[in-house]
Amino acid sequence: MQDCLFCRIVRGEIPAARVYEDELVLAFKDIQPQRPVHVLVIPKRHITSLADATEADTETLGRMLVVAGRIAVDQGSTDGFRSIINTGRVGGQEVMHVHMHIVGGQEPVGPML
Ligand code: DGP
Repeated sequence: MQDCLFCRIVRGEIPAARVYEDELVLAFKDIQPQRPVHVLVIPKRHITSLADATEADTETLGRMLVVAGRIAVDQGSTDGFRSIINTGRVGGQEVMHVHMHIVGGQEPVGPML
């Protein structure tokens, strides 16, 4: 996706504080952190939202979950974290490229963050 913000981060056209990368996924710090640890994990290949995911995305979406714990600990969230994927308008998704928020480093203040 040529104009997708997160695709442009994947291609290095927009700078981001990268904290993890493999052949399927990229993780970087959220530009507006809500907690001491706030990282976004995204598929390198464009998937618009979870509502658009197909069987072909199974390995990539699984990888996002599998690396989350390691990233959280590496970033200093050693006592747990929240992992959140917003989907679509009602889900509050602002950037239309699947991303999982990893938030931690501080006690939660409510049911969502
Ligand atoms: P969501 O509401 O789930 O779509 O969250 C989008 C998140 O993306 C939001 O927490 C801010 C973050 N974000 C938006 N633009 C950029 C950017 O250019 N760089 C980085 N690192 N994060 C961004």
